[in-house]
Formats: sequence, C-alpha cells, structure tokens
Amino acid sequence: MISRVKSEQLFAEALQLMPGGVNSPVRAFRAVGGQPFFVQKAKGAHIWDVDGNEYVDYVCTWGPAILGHAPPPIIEAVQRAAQAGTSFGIPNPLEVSLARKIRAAVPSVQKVRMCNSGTEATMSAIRLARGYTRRDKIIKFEGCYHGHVDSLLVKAGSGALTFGYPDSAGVPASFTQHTIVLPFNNAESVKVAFEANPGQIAGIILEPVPGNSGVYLPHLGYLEFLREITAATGALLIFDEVMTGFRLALGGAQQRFGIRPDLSCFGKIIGGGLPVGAFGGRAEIMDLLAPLGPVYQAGTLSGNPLAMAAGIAALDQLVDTDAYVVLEKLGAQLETGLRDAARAARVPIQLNRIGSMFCTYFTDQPVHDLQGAMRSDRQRFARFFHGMLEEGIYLAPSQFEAGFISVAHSEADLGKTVEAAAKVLKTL
Ligand code: KE4
Repeated sequence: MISRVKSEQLFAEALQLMPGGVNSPVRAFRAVGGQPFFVQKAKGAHIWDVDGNEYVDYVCTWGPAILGHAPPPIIEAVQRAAQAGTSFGIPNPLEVSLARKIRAAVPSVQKVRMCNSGTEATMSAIRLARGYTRRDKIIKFEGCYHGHVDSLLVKAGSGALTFGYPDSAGVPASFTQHTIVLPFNNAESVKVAFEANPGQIAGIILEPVPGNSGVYLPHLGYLEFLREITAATGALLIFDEVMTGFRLALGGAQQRFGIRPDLSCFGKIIGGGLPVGAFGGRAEIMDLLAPLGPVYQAGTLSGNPLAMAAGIAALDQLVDTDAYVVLEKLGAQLETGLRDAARAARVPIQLNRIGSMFCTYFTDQPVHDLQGAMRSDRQRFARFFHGMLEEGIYLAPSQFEAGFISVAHSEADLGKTVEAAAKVLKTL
C-alpha cells in the first residue's frame, strides 16, 4: 500500500477549509472512494504527490495538458509575460495573437471572445444564441456537461452525474424551463422537440464527442443531422469544444467530423493550463456582443496576458509539431494493450477512444449514450481505479470522465500502464 501520510494530513485540514476539501467536486474521489492525494509537482506525463509517490497521469488536468505538464515553451512564455505585468484590464497584443491563432485553426470562427473558463464560454454562447435568434429554448443532451451553468445543470455529466443527482440543488425550476434535455445519438427525439416547439428553439448545444459521462462517439450521420435541422429551423448549432477543441485535431471535433457549427466554445488546451475559455463564430452573430450589440458579456481577467501567453505557446506547439500523429499512435497503442489485458483477464470492457481521449467502461454492452454508460459496473471501475493507482497509474477518479494522453507519454509509460492493467484486471 502506497503511503500518503502528508496527503492525508493536508486533506484533513482542507476539509475544514473547503467544502469536501476541494475546489472542484470530481477531485474529491467520491465516485471511487478513498481520498485524493495532493500533488507536489508535475512534469511531462508524470505527477508526484506530496509524499513523493510518482504516477503516470491520464487526467492531464482534465484535458489542458496535451503537451504534458510544464512544457518548456509554455513555462518560458508565462515567465516572460509575467515580467511585463500579470493583468492589465486593457487590450494587449497577446489577446490579438491568440484570437488570430484560434481563427486560423477553426474556419467556423470568424470572431472570438475570450473569457476565463469553459463554463463562462458556454453560458455566454447560449445567451448570444438567444439574443441572436430572439428565442428562449435550448436543447442539450443527457450526459453532456457544459460547466455549471444554472440552466444546463439538468442531467449534466461530469461531477453532477457522478454524484447521482443530475439536477443540481439551488437551480430554480424557472431557470430550466427553457432547457430541453434529450438522449444523445437519438435523431427522432430532436425532430419531435422541434415539432413540439416551433419557432422557439434558439439552439442546440452539445459536446460533439461527449467526454463527461465517459467517452462515446456520435453515430454516423448524427452530427450532420443536427447541422441540417438547426439550419432548417433557424436554430443555432453550438459545439461545446471545451474538451474536444484542439484535442481531437487542431480544428477540434468540427474538423474531424467536417461540421461547421454556428458557435463554438473552447477552454482547457487554449489556456495551456491557465484559466481561459473562449467562444466564437460568424461575425454576424458575434457582433451582437457588447460593446457592439445588445448581448452583454464581460470579464475582469478575460484575455489575461499570462493565460494568453500560455495558450499561444500551446497552440504554436500543436501547429509546429506532429502532435496529432503522435497522439493517435499513442492512443492506438494504449487501446490495443488495454483490450488485450482485459481479454486475457476475461473481464468484459468497452474501451471507447477517439484520438487521445478514451474511457474504459466495465460492461459487455456497447456504450453510445448516457443510459449505456449508466449500465456499466461503477464498483468494478472503482476497484480498477484504485488498483491502478497502487501501481502508479492515475486514471480519472470517476467512471463518468474521459482519460487523456499527452505527447509526453512515452512507450515506457504505456508499457507500464498496460502491465499494471493486466495485473489489476485479474483481481477484479
Ligand atoms: P470549466 O468551467 O470547468 O473550465 O469548463 C466546463 C466544461 C464545459 N464543457 C465541457 C465539455 C467540459 O468538459 C467542461 C469541464 N470538464 C470537466 C471535466 N470533465 C472539468 C473538471 C472539473 O469540473 O473539475
């Protein structure tokens, strides 16, 4: 048993100071039991806890660390930016540079607004869609999580789902009366919703590849169907690419699947590990935003120079290197290894992967939506999680999260991971 005495001491104090001892619920290990370790440092694909234990990291700070932790280009960029000041609240050249890079990578984005989190991005995109269409209703899908936006915490994925209360306390029914929640990968339900709410639906927001109830893929033609029905009804198609943006391709899921949404939301990778969110789309929509138009949106630290510098450095690396080729190779290698280990251990799993995003469900049935994910054996997942942790492999502490690979993961890291899985799966 790995010793984590210092983490335990820190957690005891943290529990006195912060609800659940954490600043974000999923970190608390409530879905897998036990208590979280406290990280001392992170470098490349590895993290070290305050007790000196080392882990291969597949959480990658929930997606941002696509280049691994503390990559020199990002560290140097942030250090350089900090010398010039940490925040201005005044336009700065780094905002222009990152906006230019996002637009160059994502053709559907003519204009972009920076903010400070994925939640801010999705919340603002929805407000903009309502302002642009002058309609109130929004369609979202079960299992998709778009941050802790009041009106979207309805059958949300990620933390809310993990805790088994998909609807969050503290959200008045009136805040969600305009939110229509449908099953993912079910075109018929979308058609029915539009027929039942003619001329009232401002938009559809979705994770094009849901990564907040594990990972599952859109059925062939599903995204195209959503593009067609929104175009035909005057509703906006909003891709929440906070997780998939710059992860599945430089141009995100929309590049990978060849779809041009009306609005896109970003976060995680575009901040290079610092707090950044963004949303963007056609200028005719974006120009409704204050100060040009009537849709208000603002943020003291939006476009913060340190965050912009980190994001610029991250995107430059993704543009200038063969990162996505490397990520696909590593992802395929890990998938094959884990599948072989499960087969040898005679443990039925569904391993869903796209590029460097993956999830292992403990079920013998395919998982294409939230219902499928809910049928998986979460207790078995929890035992797998802890077994792997004891072997020095840190997976996401919840069945309803995605795993991530970075370009810093080595063949040796993958080999150690597969070897650990082969050992742990036999104990399940
Ligand atoms: P943030 O507000 O946490 O920056 O982004 C919210 C968000 C929006 N959209 C998608 C698709 C997301 O995945 C997220 C945040 N993802 C979770 C992990 N599944 C963040 C981890 C956490 O909540 O601590």
